[in-house]
Amino acid sequence: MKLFKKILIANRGEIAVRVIRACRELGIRTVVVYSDIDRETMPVRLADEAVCIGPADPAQSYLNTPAILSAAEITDAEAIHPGYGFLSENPQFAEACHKSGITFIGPKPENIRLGGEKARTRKLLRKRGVPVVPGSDGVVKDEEEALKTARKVGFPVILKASAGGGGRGMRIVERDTELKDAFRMAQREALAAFGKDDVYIEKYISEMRHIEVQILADDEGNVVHLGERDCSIQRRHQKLIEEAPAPGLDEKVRKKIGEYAVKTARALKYRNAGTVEFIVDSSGEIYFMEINTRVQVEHPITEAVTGVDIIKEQIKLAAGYPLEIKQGSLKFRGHAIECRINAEDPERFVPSSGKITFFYPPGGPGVRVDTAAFSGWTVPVNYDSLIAKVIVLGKDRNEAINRMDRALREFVIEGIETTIPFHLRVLSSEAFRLGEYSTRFIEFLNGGL
Ligand code: MV4
Repeated sequence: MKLFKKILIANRGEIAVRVIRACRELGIRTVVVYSDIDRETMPVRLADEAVCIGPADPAQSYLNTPAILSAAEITDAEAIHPGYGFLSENPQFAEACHKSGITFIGPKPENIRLGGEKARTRKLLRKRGVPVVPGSDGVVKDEEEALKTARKVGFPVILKASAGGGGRGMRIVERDTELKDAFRMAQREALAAFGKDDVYIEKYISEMRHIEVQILADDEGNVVHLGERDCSIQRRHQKLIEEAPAPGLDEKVRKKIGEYAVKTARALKYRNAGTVEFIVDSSGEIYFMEINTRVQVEHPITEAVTGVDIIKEQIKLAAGYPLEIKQGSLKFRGHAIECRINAEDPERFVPSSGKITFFYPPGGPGVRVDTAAFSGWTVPVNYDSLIAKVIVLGKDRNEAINRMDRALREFVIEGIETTIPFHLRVLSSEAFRLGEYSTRFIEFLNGGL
């Protein structure tokens, strides 16, 4: 088995920089693709080669499969890393790469396809002994079946688009009389948003924690998990703060959730890196929610507490190397927190684009900043507003929180608004300090905490 000589990165921003760093350390040459407006950016400057693939509109650049495959061909790249977002969870893209003789750095196309069919995955995993939220057995055909299922599991229920995920296409239904209309609307919305009207039903769990587990799997079927991340602090399904390990999680629950994640990976014959998302309710019950078949924005907190470079692992696994990590010899150290810094106003979260006139990221002990921003860079309106991730590692949660507070106060970003003031407010709140929060944290915070 030989590692790749050259990898093309089909992404932009901080994750493109992150992948370039992993490649450099592995002695792999890099090609980055970019859109017209991204010509003067850090990934273009840091990569060995850069190829312009089209205009700013993602459909014509970062989502343009023929342009990306052509760029790989002319530069002799042997593999493509898709990062997150864009083409990372597109099974046709993964297939198209392999058909062009290029290795897609990620799971098998079948893994990606199944990950995008949430109702089918639920059904399969339930059969294999992974607990799923009480609800429908796969896709719900019609309103009669929807009503029967909802009455059986009890209200409130939540309708989810099978092709959705990350909160898109969801609808909470409080009572019997609202169900049929809601079901039809959910189907229509799913069709409009995802091109498929498959909808499934789950019991609605009002106080929940969103806990996910990082997994790695090789071609021989070896699977390890790298522990959990608590991603409960979200706003409109956008994660804002993540931490590893999950605060206050019972050790028995922690062990079980890791085992369920590995069981999930085995049941799906999963390959490469992935994330298994769970709901943990207020009584500590664990339910599988969905699987994300890409590297996630928040992967650095897992890297911080395990010392594993997840991007390097993805590359080695895609090259066919067997996993060297053994579950039993993994060591978890300290507590890590990530704050996502968005170019948005910190009250209403409206995007704030423009020129960054001054940029000074924090550093010092236990601080990592993943970013592609710099003084003089203009944040474009065309893409995601994430401009930096601040990741801290402390010996315990208290040190991590104090370190994050210190790092964020040190961070100077001028010329645009950012979510840093919001994060400082969260860090100083009682509920966050106690680590006793659920996905409803932000509504409580805004309710005057
Ligand atoms: C749920 C849920 C309660 N019960 N599923 C899924 C994706 C994630 N971003 C939010 N998701 C949820 N799934 C069951 N069975 C609660 C959420 C949820 C949520 C739902 C509707 C509106 C706002 C929400 C905020 C956080 C979590």
